[in-house]
Amino acid sequence: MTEPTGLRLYDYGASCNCYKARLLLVQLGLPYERVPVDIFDGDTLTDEYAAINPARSTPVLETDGRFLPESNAILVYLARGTDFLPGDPFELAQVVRWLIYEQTDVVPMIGGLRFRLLVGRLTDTDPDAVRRREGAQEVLRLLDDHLATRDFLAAGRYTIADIAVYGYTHRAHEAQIDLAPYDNVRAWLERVEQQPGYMEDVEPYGANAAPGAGRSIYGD
Ligand SMILES: N[C@@H](CCC(=O)N[C@@H](CS)C(=O)NCC(=O)O)C(=O)O
Repeated sequence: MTEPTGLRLYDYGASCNCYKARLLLVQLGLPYERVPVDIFDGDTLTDEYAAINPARSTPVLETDGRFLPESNAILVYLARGTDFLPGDPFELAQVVRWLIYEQTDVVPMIGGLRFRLLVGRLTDTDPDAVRRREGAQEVLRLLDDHLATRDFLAAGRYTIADIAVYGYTHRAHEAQIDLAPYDNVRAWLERVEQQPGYMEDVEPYGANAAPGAGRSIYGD
């Protein structure tokens, strides 16, 4: 399998979607150039950025002059042909299952709540915060039950399914979510953190992430 070359990652340091890509790149030992995008300083609102990613989100991976948005698509692209992505069709589909679940459930509930609480876009008792916290608890219960009989989410080994779900789950405390009731999730987080090449470099949100302080697709 030819290794991808000419890699550039357009990313935002506080985003766990971006961190997922950075983690896999490091664990694969792939050199890449990091292009910082300040998503709260209008960097994603330019015509140049829309040409890279019409959805104006980060991360985007550039590979030999082509642009790939969507964090989990980036994980699949980088992991192909490695132990991080199974070749067996059923195991591969199980990995895809978790990549989808991460985007539809983990990110809006845990990640969305984390972002809004950290930067002051929601307070703890806002109805939207309550809704997301209840959703996060359902997500964590589902993950905990799944991990009761498994060390990793899919294929019996550490794959990009674990990287994707780890991305926001390991920062659940920043969404004021207590992980104490979820023993299996906590044990799994530790297993992920013991994997070769593991690193954690998620940065704090900048002051311009507060409502009204910057310019972004969030509209204020
Ligand atoms: N489904 C996308 C979501 C990406 C996303 O929402 N990225 C946020 C940071 S976590 C972003 O770049 N927002 C752009 C902006 O606020 O302008 C993915 O997984 O890549």
